Amino acid sequence: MSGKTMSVLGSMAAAIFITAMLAAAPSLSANPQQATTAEVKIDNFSFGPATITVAAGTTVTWTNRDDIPHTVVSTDSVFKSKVLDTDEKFSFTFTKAGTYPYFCSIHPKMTATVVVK
Ligand SMILES: [Cu+2]
Repeated sequence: MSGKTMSVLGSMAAAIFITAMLAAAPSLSANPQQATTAEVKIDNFSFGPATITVAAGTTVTWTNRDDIPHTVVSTDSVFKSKVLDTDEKFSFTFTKAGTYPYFCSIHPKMTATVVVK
């Protein structure tokens, strides 16, 4: 293989590499907050963690790990799940900063809070 062929191959490889980098760039620079998620588990008549702090844009998913039904209801009527049976989920995306207390409407002593920064 001549030196000239090697340098042509080298610059082709560089061009492919740069093209791949440019193609990947838009997805890397997409708003990273959109993919942010957080999990709250419902078990043994409690929400865990009882207070969860997330960035604005985060989707919080509650999963009922208890063997009895629960709900996830915002004290200020910001969100409200249906009755969640075992292993059912409810998700809500928090777009505005604030403190969001919530409770289970079946067992109102079950309370917890989402803090959005
Ligand atoms: Cu409950």
